[in-house]
Amino acid sequence: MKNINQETGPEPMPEDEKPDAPAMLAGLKLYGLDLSYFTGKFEAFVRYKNIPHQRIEFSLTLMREIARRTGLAQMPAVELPDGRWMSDSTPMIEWLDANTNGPRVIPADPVQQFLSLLVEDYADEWLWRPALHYRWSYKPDARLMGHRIASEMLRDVRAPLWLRRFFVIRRQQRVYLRHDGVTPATIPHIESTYRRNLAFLDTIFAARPFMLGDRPTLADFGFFASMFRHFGLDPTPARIMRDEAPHVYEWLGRMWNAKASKLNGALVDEGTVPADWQPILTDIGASYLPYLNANARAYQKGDTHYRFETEGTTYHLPVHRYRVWCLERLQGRWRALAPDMQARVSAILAGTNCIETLTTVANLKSGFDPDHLSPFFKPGHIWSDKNGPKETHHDPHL
Ligand SMILES: N[C@@H](CCC(=O)N[C@@H](CS)C(=O)NCC(=O)O)C(=O)O
Repeated sequence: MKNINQETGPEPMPEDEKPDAPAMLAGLKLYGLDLSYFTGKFEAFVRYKNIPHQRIEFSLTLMREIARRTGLAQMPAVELPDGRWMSDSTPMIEWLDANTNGPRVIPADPVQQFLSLLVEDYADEWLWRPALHYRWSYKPDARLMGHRIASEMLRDVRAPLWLRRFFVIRRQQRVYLRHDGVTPATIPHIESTYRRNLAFLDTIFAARPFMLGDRPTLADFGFFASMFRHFGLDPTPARIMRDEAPHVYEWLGRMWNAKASKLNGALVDEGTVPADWQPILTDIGASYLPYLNANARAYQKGDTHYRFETEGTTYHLPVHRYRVWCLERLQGRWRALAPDMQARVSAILAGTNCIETLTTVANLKSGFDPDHLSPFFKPGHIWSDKNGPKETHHDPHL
């Protein structure tokens, strides 16, 4: 079975050597919640690839067991039939994609592959804050989702439902709003990030069924995380989506029902991505990569918090160790591209500030996966502060 080298990505396996996906993976256990961002992304992938799986509803008890097995108290987590555990949706998708038959989700063309990884990373990480903001800042959304988490995930906690719900809402608001830079001063920018992505995607899905053509690829799964399990589900952002971006709403259903065995569609020409990706790439160079750089610099200095300014908005944020690894991986993938492929990618990214910002911070060592074992790794903790999120020390001038 192939391991993934995070510097170069999965090596293609000769078709005739590939094990049959269902036989190898029969009985895969997928731990997650039906309302979770990254579980939705991964579930859509295993559904698309027709990998037989059993979804097991997360609980507090299971969470402790999963933290012990994978080193991370998060979902989705996967237990393979041979007893190995995996975590982190991106390397899990890469590993399964490389080790199963059928159309690849990670484009084989190096230019499309690199740009897809970049866009997926942006979708995964930069839409997280808007998604958590809409879910926990708006009362109707918080009450609804607080109720669901209290009755589903905290089903094994012996306390009245109202108390569990109170605990969930308070914890999520502390960790994902106050701790993560969501304040009255930053909310307009956070909401504009959601709305601009709706506009980017609505244009794309008005033109073709999926990000790169007639079948789903990694960039679709990246955007699916926030769009399906948060923006398309929570009352406040879902109304905005239905009103402003009906093509995105339609794509959610298309993705959920997509089957690799039935979709044999073509992708756009190798060495290219569609012109309507340009606004996304521009946003990555303007805000996302500068954000990853600010986070990585603070990590290198040993800080636990830092200020980040973009488009006139100043955030005060906790250092995120996982996102240092995100930048480290993207840099590795960039270095691994052959010179002619780097030239092609640079031409596509000209004027976006992406290449400049991708290569600015040198000597990154997140320590997240030093032995390149992901998705079979035990990284330990995602925040720089090993004790987890505490109250953000808000700058009084913000
Ligand atoms: N990078 C991870 C992120 C997983 C993640 O953050 N999952 C969230 C739910 S969508 C979680 O489990 N959070 C735990 C918590 O809120 O404490 C992935 O891609 O799988």
